[in-house]
Amino acid sequence: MIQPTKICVLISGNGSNLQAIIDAVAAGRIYGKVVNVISSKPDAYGLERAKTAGIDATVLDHRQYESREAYDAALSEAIDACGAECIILAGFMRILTPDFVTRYTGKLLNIHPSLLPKYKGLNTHNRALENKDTEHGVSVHFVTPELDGGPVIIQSKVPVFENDSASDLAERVREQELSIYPLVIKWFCEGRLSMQNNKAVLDHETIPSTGYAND
Ligand code: NHR
Ligand code: GAR
Repeated sequence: MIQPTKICVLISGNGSNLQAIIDAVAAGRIYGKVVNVISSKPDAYGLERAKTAGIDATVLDHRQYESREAYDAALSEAIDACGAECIILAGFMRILTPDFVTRYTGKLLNIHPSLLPKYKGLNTHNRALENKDTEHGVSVHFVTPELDGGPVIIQSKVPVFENDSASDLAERVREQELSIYPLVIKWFCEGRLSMQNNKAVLDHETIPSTGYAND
């Protein structure tokens, strides 16, 4: 029997994506095991979710490290100690060094709340509102050294309504996140998804730059 894929989830906050992953594993939708949750913030609510699910959790508070390199070295140590084969950024708020990313290349996934390549970086919902966009959304991508620049695996679009606040929009986007991230992780754990030559490949087919099944 092939063993379930060992998953490590990196968080900084609420952990609703983490919860969706935990639930998908528990329901047998993802053939994997969340072996560790690492938070960059000691007060992240996601730590409670890990505890409730009986998953090991580690706090690596970035304020206690004097450089990004030192922080990422501690992160690598924790990841290697739990034997993770797949590293999931789920609302993780620290930029990772190129050395770290290169070390785990092809195993690192991120969910970013915009229709990449639009709105890399932070404050995506506000930026979509300021630009009067009529659609917005979320992307799951492989992490590469270029911030939010790695190959897109899937995107989901949502409408923007006239009187939306940033939190209305965030909530609409979040609902999509909770279904697409577990789906992508399921593919990864089944060995169907990989990164090759800086492109996402699913079932031996290159995924287009706007992601899987996008119109
Ligand atoms: N690291 C690399 N190398 N490549 C990516 O694609 C990454 C990454 C690290 C995190 C997530 C990303 C997002 O989805 C992510 C992708 C944090 C920042 C940021 O500016 C930007 C993008 C993302 C995450 N962080 C500040 C920093 O100085 C801190 C901000 C804060 O603490 O609130 O690290 O949006
Ligand atoms: C999610 O909306 C995710 O897309 C976003 O933060 C939220 C985390 O929510 N990620 C980023 O902004 C990364 N910089 P969660 O903690 O409830 O999963």
